[in-house]
Amino acid sequence: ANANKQALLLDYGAGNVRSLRNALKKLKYDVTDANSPADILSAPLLVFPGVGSFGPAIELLKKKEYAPYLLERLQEGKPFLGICLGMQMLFEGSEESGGVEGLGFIKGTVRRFPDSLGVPVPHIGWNTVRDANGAEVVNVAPGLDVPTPRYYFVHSYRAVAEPENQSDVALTCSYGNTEFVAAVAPTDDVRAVQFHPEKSGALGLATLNAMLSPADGAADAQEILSSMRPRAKMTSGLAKRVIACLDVRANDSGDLVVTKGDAYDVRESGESGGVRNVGKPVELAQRYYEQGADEVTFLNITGFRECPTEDQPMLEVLEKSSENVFVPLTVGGGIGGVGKSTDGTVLSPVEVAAVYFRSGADKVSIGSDAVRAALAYYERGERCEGDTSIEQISEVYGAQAVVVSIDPRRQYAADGEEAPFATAEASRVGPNGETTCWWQCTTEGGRKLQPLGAVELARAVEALGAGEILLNCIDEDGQNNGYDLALVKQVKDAVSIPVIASSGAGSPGHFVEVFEATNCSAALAAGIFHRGEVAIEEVKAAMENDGLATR
Ligand code: 1PR
Repeated sequence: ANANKQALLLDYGAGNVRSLRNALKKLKYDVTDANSPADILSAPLLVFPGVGSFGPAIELLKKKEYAPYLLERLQEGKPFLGICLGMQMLFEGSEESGGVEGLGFIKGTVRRFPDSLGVPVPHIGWNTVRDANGAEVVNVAPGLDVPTPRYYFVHSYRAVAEPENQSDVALTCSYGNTEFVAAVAPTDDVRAVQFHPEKSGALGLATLNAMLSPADGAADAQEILSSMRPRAKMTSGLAKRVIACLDVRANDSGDLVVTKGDAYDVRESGESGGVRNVGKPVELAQRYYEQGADEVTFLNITGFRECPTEDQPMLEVLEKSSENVFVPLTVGGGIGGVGKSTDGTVLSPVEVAAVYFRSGADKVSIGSDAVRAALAYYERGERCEGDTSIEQISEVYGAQAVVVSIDPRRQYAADGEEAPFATAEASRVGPNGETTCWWQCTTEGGRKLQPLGAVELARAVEALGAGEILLNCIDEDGQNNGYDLALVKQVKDAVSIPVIASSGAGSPGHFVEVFEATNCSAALAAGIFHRGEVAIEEVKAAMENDGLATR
């Protein structure tokens, strides 16, 4: 029933629009791009995604003279779907870019989540929505009723409608006790959502389908929904995320493989000493998506040596993965060094990131260069000068697109010994019975120790504009003994951006433990998933049993 449906995409060049194209293709839409104001009026269906910040996006719409046509289309009620910033721009204006007016189709404004909420900002992750009456069984799109639907959100600003336009609000979401607009639907044909349906797994695709073609979407949606994981218990609110991590590098014969180390050593012991090969990146990413991973992270672990964008195979991995994996993808490795494109042209960190986003990544992760940036930040007396990769990528693509990966080694301090950086009571007693430790940052995949503590690094990169921290621990990597709880707690308590705990997961109970003991937003694991010791469903089930919100 779905052959040859047409969708016109208004892509103004910001962020990862490839995933939306892929989602539309999956739903059997022919996707074309809007090239002129006239296209905007004549298209049977217009999809308006948005990534980036409000001001520059609106300016671009005005420069291309799209704005008045867009408004006309909306007023005429022609089929339209706005996503994320594509919803926010329908409102009158945003605090994000003071003074820049939105399209004003819906009365209301877009405001930042206040820091006083006591929850991490950006709001990143899978949150539940309610309908306009507060009901939890929600008609998320024509003909599609879902109990406690949960979608992927990623934003620092949220829309609030004026009373006169309250009736246009279709879905609401709550974060830190603040309610905001999750979807508007002035008519069945004109809809816009704050969340990313193209990043919200099977439910997201089903919702997208039903919103875009109410006539047959709902029937297809039921089919897509039946593939979802059966739930023992329904929870509401922002879910704690479970992330599968793929450390990727070329093996000795030059093929890109997923590898996995012990304390960052990825070579087999014994004579061969070859790079441990645990599978193919695209296949594993899809498997973990199907098992219910909330995100997939690719770390190009030798990226610091090679130039990431010359690394065509890594881009292919992203492109191929994003065809079938409809949850957020992060890619890291080599960002912030000297980038070169395939033809040898030198690229800035922003350009390198842009290549990754265009290939299907939602976030980039910065390791070694974040340490350099933080050291410079302290040398300058804690000043931001706008010249680091973190600041530059964050400025153009938003903080939510910039993850900083920390690779610390635990250092013990003997009784009475003064440590150079913030200390804590160690999760594991040291070799000489030490109970106090600190965590020393490293670069180049743990090879070089740096004069900086993990807590100090976290504070600096938050100030520089990172949106999230991926917190590894070299000592625990591949050990199966559980996360370094003291490290996660100390870093999380030092910043207000979300923290992803990483390194050491050996059982579903370790996930529950780190979520109970710390305020981290997500937990990442590699080895247990690769070796098939624990399935992602088992982790989710253990979390559910413990009453933790999960997807
Ligand atoms: O410095 O910007 O080029 O980024 C390089 C990236 O590659 C960094 O994010 C760094 O963490 C990563 N990396 C470098 N060398 C290694 C290595 O293993 N030799 N992998 C490496 C880091 C750590 C985690 C791992 C968890 C969970 N991998 O990602 O997946 O520790 O493992 P577990 O569940 O098996 O314990 P740049």
